[in-house]
This record gives sequence, C-alpha cells and structure tokens, in this order.
Amino acid sequence: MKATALAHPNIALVKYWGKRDDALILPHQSSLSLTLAPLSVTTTVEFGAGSEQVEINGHHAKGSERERVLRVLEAVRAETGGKLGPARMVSRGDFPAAAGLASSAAGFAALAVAARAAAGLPEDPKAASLLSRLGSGSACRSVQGGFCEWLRGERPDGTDSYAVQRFDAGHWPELRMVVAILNRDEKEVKSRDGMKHTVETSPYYAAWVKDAEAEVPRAVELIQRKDLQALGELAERNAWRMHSTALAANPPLCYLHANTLELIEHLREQRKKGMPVWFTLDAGPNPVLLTDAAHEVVAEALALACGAADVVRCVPGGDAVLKSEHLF
Ligand code: 2P0
Repeated sequence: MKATALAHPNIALVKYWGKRDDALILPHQSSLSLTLAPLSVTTTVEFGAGSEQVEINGHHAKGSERERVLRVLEAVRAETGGKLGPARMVSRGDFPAAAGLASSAAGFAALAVAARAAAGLPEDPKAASLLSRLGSGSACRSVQGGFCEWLRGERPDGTDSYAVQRFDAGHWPELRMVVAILNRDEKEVKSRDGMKHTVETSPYYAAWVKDAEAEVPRAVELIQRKDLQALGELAERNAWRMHSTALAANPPLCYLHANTLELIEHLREQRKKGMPVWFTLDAGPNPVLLTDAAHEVVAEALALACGAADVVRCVPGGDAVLKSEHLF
C-alpha cells in the first residue's frame, strides 16, 4: 500500500498555452517537450492513513496545491473501486532554490506513478500520464523520458489527451538545455491564470493554436534527424509566438524582462559568430538555452556574462521510475 516514484521536469520545445476544458485540464493544442535530468522530485504515497496528509518539501500543502494532489489521489481511489482509505503523501524535490523551473510537472508525474503503484495498479505510462494531467497539464509529459508529445485529443472526457514518448533520452544524448536564471522573483501571473486570460482575450489565440499544432510534427522530424539548428529555430519561433499571443491579451501579459531581451540579443550575435545556441522561454523571464555538449560551457559563460545570477545545466532525462526507498 506504499510506493515511491522519482520523476524529472520537462521543458517544452512546442509550448502548451491554453485549455479547452479547465476542469479536466484539456489543452487546445498538442505540445512537445524534453524531459530533463538531473533535477527530480521524489514522492511517496501510502493509502490507509488516518486522514489525508499532503507534505511537499517539508511543509503541509494548503489551498489549491493540496486540492490538486487530493484530486489525483481521488482519481486513483475511483479507479480501484473506492476501497482505499485516505492517503499520506510526502514529496521532495532536489531543485536548487529558484531553479527557474517549475517543479510541478515532475511532482505530479511522480505522484501519479507512486499513487498507482501504492494502489496496486500495474505500471502503465499512458494511465499515469492521464492521471498526472489532472494535477498539472505539463506533468503528463514528465511520466516518460526523452522527447514526449502531449496529444491534445478530441474526446470531451479527456481519455485521449495524454503524452506519448517520441524518442527516449538515449536518442540525442549530446543535446543540452541551460537554464539562465536572470530573475528569481515569483511571477505575478501564474501560468494557469495567464493562459486562461490569453484564451479569453487575445485576438491571436486561434492563430497560436493552429500554428503550434502544425509545429509539433515538424519538431518531431527535426529531432529524428538531430538537426539542432532547425530545431533551435523552431523552438525560438514557437516561444516568440506564445509570448506574442499573451502580449496581445487585454490587458497585455508580458513575462519578458529587459534583461531577457538583452540575453536573447546576445545569443543572436553569438550565432552570427558560429555559436550553436538558441533559446526557449516559458511563462517567465528566464531563457532556457538550447545547445550541444561541446558548447555547454560556452553557453553557460554567455548567460553569466549577460547577468544571469545562476545557471542550471540539464541533459535529456529518463522515465519516471519506482524506487525501493521510501520518504517515510
Ligand atoms: C509548457 N507551460 O508547455 C508551458 C509553456 C508554461 C509555458 O505548461 O494549469 O503548470 O497546471 O495545466 O502545466 C505551465 O503550465 O499549467 C506550462 P496547468 P502548467 O510547459
């Protein structure tokens, strides 16, 4: 009745931005990401506790954070016929403080894998992906390693909206992502609220959906060929288009800071000199540089020279896995 799982975060090359169903967390478009090591979240779940207990990084979760965890646990109970009692869940991430990467994707992927195992359900990446999506959309792409595509799906009940692995972590081991931490402040508008506001008020939203959906198969092909330049260009334009759609919302939503643009400009100059480095940008000011192993150290130095307070080096990460050591 007790199980522990470890999962990695992911960064999208074709972003998810906007839901067609807020309750079931169903996206308007498909997205594609790379799972990242070495950062990880480990989660232990045990059913049969006296009451529901949710502990994340040493504190008792409250509010929406707790609600989202309970929702995933409830879905597991429903799948097993409602016989499981309340659960105790303890989760710990090894993310450096303000890594610039949200730990929620890794957290909900680890929770889904651990909760299913604790409930006696068989290992099943599709089922775990569907389950983790109920906690956080992008989590469905962290159940498996390497490059994962979250299929938007068509069904209103969401049973066909989950992530599939396109290539495992070993397909392109030289690929690198370097997170440039320009700003550690918590963002003013969380992704969940920002994407909802964009869907509701941006006149560019329909164009964003159409374009992003079309970019996913192109990105898959470029990854297949390991074409870093073309993939870097695709990732940059997709990030620009996500941010442009948000900027066109009313009132506008701007996640970029002045130093974000400075770093981006600097990357452009370096590329002219032959340096293979591109960026992607989530709903925040910290660019994630895309390069290869041979240029990782230069990319890191470049970010630091542009005022980054810190950098986090990442390599392609593997599947979420069950562990024999528990957190309690
Ligand atoms: C992504 N982001 O594809 C995009 C790019 C942020 C920018 O997925 O509401 O935490 O829990 O489904 O997954 C962040 O949003 O939002 C995100 P919910 P989530 O990675």
